Amino acid sequence: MIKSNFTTQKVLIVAFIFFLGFQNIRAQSNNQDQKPNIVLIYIDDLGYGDIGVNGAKGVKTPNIDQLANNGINFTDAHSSAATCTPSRYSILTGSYAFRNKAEILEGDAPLIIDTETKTLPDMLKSAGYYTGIVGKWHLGLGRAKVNWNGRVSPGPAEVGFDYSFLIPATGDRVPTVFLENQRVFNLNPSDSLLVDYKKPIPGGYPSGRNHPELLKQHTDNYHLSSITNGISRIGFMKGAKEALWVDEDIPFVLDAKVEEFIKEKSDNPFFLFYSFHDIHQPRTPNIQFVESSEMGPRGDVIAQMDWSVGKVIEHLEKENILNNTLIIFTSDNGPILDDGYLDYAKELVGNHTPGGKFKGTKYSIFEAGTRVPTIVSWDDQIEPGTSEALLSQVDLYASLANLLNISLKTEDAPDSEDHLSAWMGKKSIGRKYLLEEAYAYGLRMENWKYIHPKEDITIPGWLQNKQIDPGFFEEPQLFDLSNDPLESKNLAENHPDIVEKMKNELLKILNK
Ligand code: NG6
Ligand code: CA
Repeated sequence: MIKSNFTTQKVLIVAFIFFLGFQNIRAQSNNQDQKPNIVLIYIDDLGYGDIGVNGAKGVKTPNIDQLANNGINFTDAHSSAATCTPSRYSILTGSYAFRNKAEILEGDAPLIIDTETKTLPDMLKSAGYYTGIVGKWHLGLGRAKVNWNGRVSPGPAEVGFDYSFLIPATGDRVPTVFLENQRVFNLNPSDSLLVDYKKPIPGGYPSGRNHPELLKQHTDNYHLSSITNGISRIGFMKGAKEALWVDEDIPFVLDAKVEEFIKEKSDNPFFLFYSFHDIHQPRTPNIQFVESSEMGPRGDVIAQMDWSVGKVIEHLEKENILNNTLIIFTSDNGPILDDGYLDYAKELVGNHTPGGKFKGTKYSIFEAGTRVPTIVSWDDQIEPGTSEALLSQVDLYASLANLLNISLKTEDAPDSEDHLSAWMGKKSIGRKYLLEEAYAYGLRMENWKYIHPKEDITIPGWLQNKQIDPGFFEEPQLFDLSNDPLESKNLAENHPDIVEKMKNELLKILNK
């Protein structure tokens, strides 16, 4: 009896070991065969130095730091441009923004991506992905004169997204409503939405110019049009009262949509473009994050943004798909302290340096305009570390195509270079030349930074107002970033050969 019991036990143990082994093989083959989910976490206006691992002071970003510790933290990766619309245009089309004259758009601007273009989400769809965007769009919607009371088209669906939940332009522009699958979310049909960027709409929301007493945050002259939720914006609007967003709740609304998306699509490979409103102005942290930093609202929304990043990881873990998800965390352009609203970011910044050790801001051709926090993580497929590879977001398109074995036609993603091995940390070298777009052009080559001269160096009024240096020069500039990260010593006269070479490379790109 005893003996036979023992044998049964042995058989059971052996069977159990086999079972475990089989599970393990299945798990491994799942990881290798199954295409990874791709989550692109795109923060708005986050500077190189604004995260803990890059030296932030006065605010803590534990979730982002953890992501960096599990993945690769890139120290020389760039948004394609120093403003939002151009960077987003490039990431989604693999084409430089100047080729399509992409500039910051108003909230009633038409879609600027040609619907015939094979976009990044189109490419991913052809690889079997379900594609979605949650958050800021700012690439225009519809054709001329949008009717906001029906389906707004063309939009994300016409350029490759299966699902969309949008902030149509920016937090500081009307309309201050979300769009789900291109229809105003929570719109009461008897309260139509009207938008006008030229003149006030009779019967519309009061303006900050005429009713400063209704404001909870003061602003400059450029943001004094319609007031919703106590904040005046750029542009006028009327109606859609039940659809208005509450700025302080935006992170929670977006998080709920992201959670739902991840839960529903966890069986497919999916691409999620999670495009944050944070840390763009108006910076109105939820009460949960007020005073969570030492820097006032700008620091508080960094903490809030970090919380949202932690939630994404949590949702992926909950669905058991974190190990098969490639996460790319980055920003659309460099930091700005004063972009118009009076939230004392400048006064409260203390010894924190939003651009890290680099010179420049959003709107500027200096390094910090485009050198942005960039972290790539994919469970044990990526060896943790840091990388100095010179990379541009425009390259994500071709690099992801390589990852998924999708071959591109010459007209697809014309400016995108495949640097998959660099993005995966297998190679420390990225681009030979990297274009930087702002209101001037710059080019990087190894440690060299070239800034192309401009004929007209007058700074436009709205930029003058921000007291930032966009980097306009009549003469060529050449800086050696290895010992001059602050781009203070022009070496153009000492190295005419390098200037000539970089100028020619830049002109080649511009005239291609
Ligand atoms: C600027 C706006 C600024 C902000 C920015 C877009 C003025 C004076 N300023 O033109 O408030 O909305 O555009 O920021 O209008 S971005 O991150 O979307 O590029
Ligand atoms: Ca931005």
